[in-house]
Amino acid sequence: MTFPEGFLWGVATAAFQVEGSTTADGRSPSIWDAFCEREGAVANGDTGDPAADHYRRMPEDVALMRELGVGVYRFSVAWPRVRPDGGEVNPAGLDFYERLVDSLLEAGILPWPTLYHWDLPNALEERGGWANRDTAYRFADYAAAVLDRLGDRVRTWTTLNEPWCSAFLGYATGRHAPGRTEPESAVAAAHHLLLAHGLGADAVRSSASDSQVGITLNLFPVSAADPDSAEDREVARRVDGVQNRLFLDPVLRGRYPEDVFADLEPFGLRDVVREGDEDVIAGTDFLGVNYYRDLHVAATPEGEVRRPSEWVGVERVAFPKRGLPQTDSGWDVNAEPLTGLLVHLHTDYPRVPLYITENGVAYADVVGADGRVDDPDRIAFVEQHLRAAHRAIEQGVDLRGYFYWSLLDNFEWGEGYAKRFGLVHVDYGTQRRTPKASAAWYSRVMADNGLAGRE
Ligand code: IFM
Repeated sequence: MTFPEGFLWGVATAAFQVEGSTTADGRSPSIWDAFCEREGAVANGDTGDPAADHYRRMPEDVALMRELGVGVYRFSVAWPRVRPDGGEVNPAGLDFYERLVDSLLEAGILPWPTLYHWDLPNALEERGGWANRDTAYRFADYAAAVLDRLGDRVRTWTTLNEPWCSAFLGYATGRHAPGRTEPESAVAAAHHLLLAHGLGADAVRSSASDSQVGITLNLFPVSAADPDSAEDREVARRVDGVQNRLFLDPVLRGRYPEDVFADLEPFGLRDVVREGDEDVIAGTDFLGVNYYRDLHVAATPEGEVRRPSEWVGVERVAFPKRGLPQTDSGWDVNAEPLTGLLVHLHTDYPRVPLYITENGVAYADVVGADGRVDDPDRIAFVEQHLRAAHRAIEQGVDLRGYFYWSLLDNFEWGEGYAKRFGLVHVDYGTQRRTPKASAAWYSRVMADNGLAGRE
């Protein structure tokens, strides 16, 4: 099972999850620093320090990637390092990313930066955060500053990672920073994040016209538990609407889907969309797909009540058990829907190259007495997902790369350090890195451009 020539093999991380050093070189607090300080918001009272101490250990981590044969490294730039209060540029913050990009290039690894992976400067949250339209313009200023420094060396840019999480987990459920439970603010945030994508993409195009700019969405195939039930189908439509189409359609088709627009009208979507916004949002050179699982939903009177819900407008939803194996995060392992998702994106939307910018799994890995970390379940997980991705390619899908999430164990948001997604185990006490068995396995996959000889 070989992937097309030139297929990119990578690993991914994000600034707040790995860097640590949250007060170094002029960085200001982000919404996640503030959220971590709030009692009970994050498991075990964990904070963004030390994370995986990547800010200080970056050369060691780049050397590790080189040894593994990583082709491309997806990381994020921390806005609070670059424009600490959303205002003036902080050159010392940009220095870190310049060193990182130069080290990657020297190691023969392609840099793939994301401009926003959830760490809004807290000063901007104090001015309304993503519910305030102005934040989208501040994002464009921030993007311009990063482009000004790195635009001559980076060829591929991503504006946002998973704006659904920023908007709905952050502003509707309160499970993510900034921890607000205001469905109307979540809907406004979703629109302003999309606007930020459009404005940020314009900033990239105007300062580095020969580079590519895209967006990464976390997409969940949604199925109705009972396809013959109109109620189940309606819940599935609404969940799919807020989770997937609210973001896909404006970016790829230039318009909000009519049904989702109507569903979210009572929550103020019409009030925040101004004339011309959809034209600004439209357009992407590629689509990054983050796939972890699918959603199998039912509408039953006994169903779980989610108030406020991450799918605004859906308050009662059940997730009938399917007997599938589960990850340490409690998510069903189900690779098969990935094939259908990729085929759907390729055939039902205007064509853009696709990349799986995240796929991975948390298991309770332990360092054995022999100093090794054996993680056969992770290897099986990745293999199943690569096979599913390959089946999509066989059906003609223009899939150009795969990034494992994550290079390192790291800070898993509300779960703190309790969930380990890394190919490389991190001992947070000593910061010792131990590549897991999956790292050696993935290294061979990258070298072989697939699962050669393992059909
Ligand atoms: O850790 C996160 C990442 O920040 C965004 N995508 C999902 C990952 C696992 O939950």
